[in-house]
Amino acid sequence: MRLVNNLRLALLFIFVLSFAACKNQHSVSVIDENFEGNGDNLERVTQEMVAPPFLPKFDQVAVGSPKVVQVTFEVSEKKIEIAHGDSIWAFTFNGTVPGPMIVVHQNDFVELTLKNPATNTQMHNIDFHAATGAMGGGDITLVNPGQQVKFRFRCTRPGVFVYHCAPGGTMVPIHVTAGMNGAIMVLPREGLKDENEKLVKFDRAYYIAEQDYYLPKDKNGKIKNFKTPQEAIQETGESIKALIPTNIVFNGSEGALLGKNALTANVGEKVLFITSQANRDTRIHLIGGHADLYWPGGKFNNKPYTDFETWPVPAGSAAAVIYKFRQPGTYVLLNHNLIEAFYLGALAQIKVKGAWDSTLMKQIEKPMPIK
Ligand SMILES: [Cu+2]
Repeated sequence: MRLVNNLRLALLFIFVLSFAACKNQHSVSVIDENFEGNGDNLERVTQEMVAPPFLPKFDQVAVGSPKVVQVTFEVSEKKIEIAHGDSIWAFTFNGTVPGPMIVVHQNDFVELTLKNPATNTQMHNIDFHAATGAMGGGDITLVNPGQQVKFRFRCTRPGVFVYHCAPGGTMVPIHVTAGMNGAIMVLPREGLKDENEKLVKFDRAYYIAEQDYYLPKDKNGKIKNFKTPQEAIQETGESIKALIPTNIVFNGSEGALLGKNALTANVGEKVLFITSQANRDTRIHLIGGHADLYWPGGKFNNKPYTDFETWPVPAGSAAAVIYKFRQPGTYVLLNHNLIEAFYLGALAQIKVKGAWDSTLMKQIEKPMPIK
């Protein structure tokens, strides 16, 4: 009897302890969170950047304790063709529009080395929406051509967040609309949770950024071609003021995610789509599919919404969506302002392989003369 009582007592003790631990985990509001240490003594890892729409190697559920994740961005000012014969002096992180996606876990630190090679003409920096502190790091990362800088910030909040260049004044919109933006994904350490708070793992992930461009035109309405970034900047300062984009594209240029560049997936796979817009509101739609799980603003501490047909992405943010492809075919993902999609370029394709499921859709009669 005593043994049974002791056992009961022990069980009660364990229950109280685990309840207290559980309560402790959830009882601190994000508004009252405190942190210790500046990352000096943490394990360091290097993350190799890859060009979007792909993501670097990462674990969906964090392994071990928080780390310092070392990342290097090199700024490249380069002329890129964004639509049949029309080009822009793009300002880029690592040579791509958008810049590469960084992936870490909550409470990791990002330690970024930002290099601005002497071959560039402009001063650049970086403002991380995921960072906490003045200008998102913009003040302490300004580098002239020929300089580099290193800074570190703690990723306190899970979610997907935009980063962009913000060198000051009207240079901010000029650099951002010249392509100098990207996103970081801060995963919860325990991974993503579905609407029932169960771990949800995805089979692949893609990063799609919409980019609005404002190419200056000559008096005949023809897009101008500039010899130097300085020349382009002067006239772009005028052309952006009307707020009328000449091009709205995904991943830097028209067709960047179409045809042979289309994204791929297989029926049955859960695909994480991260969609960002650094300067302008948009609304993303996957024709013939849905957002099974949609985190507004891409913030993973909130329970995901389900079943969305179109998901908004306000300027200066990213959204995260998981969709399980149930049917094969070539899907189109677009900005559902259809004029912006079909006239200005905001279109992407996902080629999905697998077997057709007639429990979901079936043609009953082929087209025929009206009876
Ligand atoms: Cu810049």
